[in-house]
Order: sequence, then structure tokens, then C-alpha cells
Amino acid sequence: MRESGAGTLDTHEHHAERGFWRTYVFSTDHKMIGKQYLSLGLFWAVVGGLLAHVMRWQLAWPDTAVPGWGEVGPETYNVLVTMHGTIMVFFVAMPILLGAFGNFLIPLMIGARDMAFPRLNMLSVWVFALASLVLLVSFFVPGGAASAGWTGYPPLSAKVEYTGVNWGLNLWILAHALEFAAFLMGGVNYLTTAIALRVPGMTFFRLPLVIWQQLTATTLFLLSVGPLIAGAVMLLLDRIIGTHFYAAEGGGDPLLWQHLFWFFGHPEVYVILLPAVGLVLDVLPVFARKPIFGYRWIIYSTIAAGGLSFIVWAHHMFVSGMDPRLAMPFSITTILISVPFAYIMFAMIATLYKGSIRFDTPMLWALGFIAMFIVGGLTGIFNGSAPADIYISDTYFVVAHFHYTLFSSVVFGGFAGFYFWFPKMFGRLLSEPLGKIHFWLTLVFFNVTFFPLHNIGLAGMMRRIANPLEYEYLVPHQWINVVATVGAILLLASQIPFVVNVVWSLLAGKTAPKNPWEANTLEWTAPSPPPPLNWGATLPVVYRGAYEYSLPDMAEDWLPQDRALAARSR
Ligand SMILES: [Cu+2]
Repeated sequence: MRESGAGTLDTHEHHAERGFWRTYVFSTDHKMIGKQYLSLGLFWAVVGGLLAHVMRWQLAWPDTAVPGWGEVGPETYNVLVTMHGTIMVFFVAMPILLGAFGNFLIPLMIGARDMAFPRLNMLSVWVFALASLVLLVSFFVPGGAASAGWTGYPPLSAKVEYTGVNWGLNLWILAHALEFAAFLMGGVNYLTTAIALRVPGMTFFRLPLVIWQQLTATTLFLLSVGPLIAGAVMLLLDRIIGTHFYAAEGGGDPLLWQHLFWFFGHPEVYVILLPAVGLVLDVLPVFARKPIFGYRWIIYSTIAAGGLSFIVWAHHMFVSGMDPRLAMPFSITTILISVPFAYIMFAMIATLYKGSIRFDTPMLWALGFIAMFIVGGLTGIFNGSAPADIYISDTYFVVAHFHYTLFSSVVFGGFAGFYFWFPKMFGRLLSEPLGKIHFWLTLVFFNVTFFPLHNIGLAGMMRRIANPLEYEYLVPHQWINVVATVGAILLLASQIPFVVNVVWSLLAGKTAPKNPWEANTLEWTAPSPPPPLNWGATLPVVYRGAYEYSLPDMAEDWLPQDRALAARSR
């Protein structure tokens, strides 16, 4: 006999007696924990986004004070770069794509009543909240927030003489340690739940692809974060008790940090990217009205990309002064890793081929992801090949590449998932016209903001400079900075329809039916929103995979699982 996640089945007594605190704050329900991760992630998205806008204003009009902020000197600019990068990767992308979608979807899509370890799950989100608090406090300590770059390279990050006794930097390291602990707890839960709590009939090769992507991402995180934690402890020791792990004058090696950071850093990119790819992979077949193309090979490609991600890290270090003979093998593995991703992109496009496509809002975001991610993927090939990278390294070309991959994942992939699963999460429908306006404005102004950064990068603008006008050769290109900044301001304004849509829907939106999109995966057999323990005493039975259906089936018989929602009371 298998034990369900939450163990007990007296579901009715359970939620009737839960008060405010047990329901919204100290909840062990995976759906509420997902929503808590979502709320914290959205809070940080606002903070990280505003920091980016201060930077962009400074870059476009360096001689005027930034409205609402004031003068930005080089020191402040370094704080902005560091905190924007850190916040967006670790406090926005991870909590939303892994924390929110992973928690909400894994039990519902595999037919479990909750996570395997619900209390550990609650601890995970609370440790993340503590990490958030530490990071927030770090803005207000003497010396200000961390300013050593989001990659925290020594010697700048290691030497107290350069930064003063910078408590902001110490707290920055502490906040990350806590954030890693939170996601380690979450990761153990995700893997255990998916291995042990799948409902009868839900074999591994029947799992929806978003689950495969979540599990691969989690595995990458679990395997790569250890060396970084060790590296961060050594960094703290250098800062606090004066060891010399990284300081060259004491016999240390500043490059050691770069190796440890990027051994984690490249898999970390996939920790963000893969869940987004998963969201898109599950949205596409529903709105193309046909099964996903090449299901198993998508899984094999994902695992291959995950494995390769551990042997590409030094492509971030071609100009670092490492042994130049290392450049060739790392160029080769980097170009190689584009093969599995190219397969996944082709499978996405092949899924659309001859489909009866419905252009609902989630589908628009999914298509937007494909188009924008391909731009980021292609520029990645330039960066990954050493001869080209030596020319463009540390320029805005890299910044443009990075934002085409990660902005497309977090924003386009994230919104595809958000608009798709919102009715299941909150039991309300969103407005389609507002969703479409939100998509088109975001698509246009995303490109106005980030595409020109390729050009100014090729013109020689390096990242982390606070005032481009101090460089004579950049003055004729300054108009590009102005275009990008105007784009960024309009990109921010483009999010207004989204806020209006969510608030309007939560207050007065139409009640969502069980399966508003006529989708075929298990979560759509549960009520919208699902009650605690999801299906209660009866669990659905699965007799075929999420994508094993043919077109006529889809017209008449949307939810084969529904019929088989037999009384399998346990
Ligand atoms: Cu990389």
C-alpha cells in the first residue's frame, strides 16, 4: 500500500477548521506554498525591475538625476548591477518557475494529494522568506548593498580593503546560502514526490513534459550547488577571518572562484530555462490541438542537455587568463549543447505543423517564447565559440544574449504558464483581450529594449560602466542607449494590462470550469481551484499518457481520465 502525501483522508473536517493563519500563512498545502512562492517572486520582480530602470535611465541620460532616485555614481551603479542580477535569477526566476509552478503542478499532474514531505515543503518556503528578508535588510546596512557584481568575482568580492567592511556583501552571501537551503529542501521533495507518489497508471513515460523538465532542473540544482556553497564559505572566510583562498598576494587563486561559480552557474541557467521550456511544451499541444511531437526524444534531449551543462562552464572564462588550451574543448561542448536544444525547438515547431491552432493568450506567450528564445540561442553560439567571444566578451552583446534567453524564459515562458494555469490556481478566468494586449505590447517593447543592446555591444560598450559618455568612441552611439531605455520604460508600462487583468479577475472574473482549455493532463480533472488534498478520497486513474491521443479523440472525449475517475478509495 502506498501512503499518500498528506497521509490522512478526512478531508472535510480538514479545511473547514483551518483559520486564516493555517490557510494562508503556515500552510502545508502544496498549492498554497506554490502561491506563496509566486507572491514573493512577484514582489522581487517589482524590486529587480525598478533597479533595472534606474540603471537604464542612468545609461541613457547620465548627466541628469534619475527621477525618484537621484544621482547615480559608479559605486551606486555597481550596487544596481549586482542586486538586479541577483534578484532576478535567485529571487524571481527560481521562486516563480521552480517554486510556484513546481509546487502547484507536480502533485496535481502526477495524481498525488500533496508533496511527499508537506512540512519540509512549508519549511522550504519559510527559509526562502527569511532569505528574502536578509536580502532586503542588506540594502539598508552601513556601506549599502553588495556591489561586487552578480557573479561576485574576487578579488573585488574577497578583499575587505576594496569594499570596506561591507555588511551588504556578507548578508548577500548569507541570503544566497538560505535561498540554496530552501531550494535544496524543495528539490528533495520534488524528486521524492514524483518517484514515490505517482497515481496507478502514471508511469515515467506518461508524465507530462513540464514534470520531466522540473525534475531535470531540480537534479541539476542539487548536483551543482554543492561546490558553490563550499566556494561561498571560503569567500566568507576570506572576508571575515582573513584567509587567502582567493587573494593572489596570499597565495590564493581568484580564478578558483570563477571555476566554482560557473560550474554551478551554467547548470543554474538551465534550472531556470528547463521549467520554462516545460511550461511551453505543455501549452503547445493543447492549443495546437494535436499531440506533442517526439515526446520521448524531448526527454532524452533534456537529460542530454542537463548532463552536458556540467562540462561547458569555462565558456564564461575565455578571457579570464585561464590556460588558453582549455578554450577549444569548452567551445566544442558548448556548440554540442545546442544540439539537444535545437531538437526541442524543432519538436515544438513540428507540434504546430498541421495543427488547428487556437491563438488564446497562453499560446501567444508560448509562441513568443519560441521566437525570442531562438534569438538568444543563436547568439549563444557566437558567445560559445572562443574566437568570437574574445571580441564580444564583457560587452552589451552578452547582456543582450543573456536577456533573450532568460527574459524569454522567465517572462514569456512564465506568462504562458501563468495565463494557462491561472484558472486552475485561482478558480477564475482572466480576460482574453487584456491578456492579448499585454502579450503584444510586451513582445514589441521587449525587442525595442534588448535588441539594440547587441548593436551597442558590437560598438564596444562594456557592461558595468556607469556613464557611457565618458568614453569618446561611444558618444556617436549614445542614441542606441536612449532607444533601449525608452523601450524599457514602455516595457514596464506594458505590464499595466496584466495587473488590471489579475485584480479584475480575482475580484469579478468569471468562475472557471474544471477544464477551460480542453486540455488532457490530470490536473484538469480536479475542481478549479482544487480543494486541500486535491481529489479527496478518490484518486483519478490513468490509463494513457498525457499526449497519447489522436485528433478524433480530442473532439469527443477530452478527458479520458474523467470516465475512469472510479471509486478507488484507499
Ligand atoms: Cu554558460
